[in-house]
Amino acid sequence: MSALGEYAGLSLPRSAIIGNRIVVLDAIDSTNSFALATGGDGTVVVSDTQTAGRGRLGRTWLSLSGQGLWFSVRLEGLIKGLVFAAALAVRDAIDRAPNVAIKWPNDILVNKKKVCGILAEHRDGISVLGIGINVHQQPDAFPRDLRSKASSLQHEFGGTWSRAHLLESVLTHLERSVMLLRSGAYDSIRDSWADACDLQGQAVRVDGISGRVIEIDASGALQIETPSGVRTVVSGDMTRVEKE
Ligand code: BT5
Repeated sequence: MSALGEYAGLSLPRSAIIGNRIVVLDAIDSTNSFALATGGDGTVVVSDTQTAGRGRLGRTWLSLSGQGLWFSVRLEGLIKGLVFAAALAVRDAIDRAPNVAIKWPNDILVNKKKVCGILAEHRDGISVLGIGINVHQQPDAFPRDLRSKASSLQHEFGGTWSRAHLLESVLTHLERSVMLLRSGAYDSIRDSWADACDLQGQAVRVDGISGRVIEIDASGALQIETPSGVRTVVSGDMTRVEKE
């Protein structure tokens, strides 16, 4: 079935802003690039495969055909807290087991393996939220160096997963939280996301800085107590340190 057929039955409330237009593609370089270039407020772009899917800092996001849900949401304006809302929306859409976790700042892990990455980009007053969710991959679909770190919903949970249902569910959760953000509820979204990150008091290492997390501050940055004082870390690749 082409991607067009698979996503045809998507049903979202008529009043929803997010998903008021859904562009379904078989292949594209990156759904984020497409959504940055065209669309209106709430346009969703989903592609069966991406030939140049990207992560943060120009990293590559593997987006094989038939294996995952690769999509972007275009939104008018700069929306503070958008990636927090996105992480909560994906977690709530998956919500099959207690071992679904948000890893600061914006990965979703199942059984400690990454099943979803989120990339927000901004240009000319437009925000684009890109979400990649691994749905069907078996471990050998990932390159060797990723096998211990990445997985898919199907592999971790078994059962049947539909990319269309998953998209519908993420968009429904996202609609609610983006509308909350637009009505000024940044603090409550940030608090829910920070609670879900569950880092207070944890020993961590982020890009060469090691210490104990005092808190996730109002902007979402980590305040880390280190031997040389408190350091603020806005983003980076964080690992929990089991024993110091
Ligand atoms: C992210 O970056 O995790 C954000 C990924 C966002 C992807 C979506 S898909 C739709 C939209 N269109 C795009 O072009 N992008 C967005 P980062 O935290 O930098 O993680 C990237 C790293 O994750 C890579 O360097 C790999 O180590 C690993 N990785 C790559 N592909 C992966 C995959 N499919 N599953 C798990 N890990 C992966």
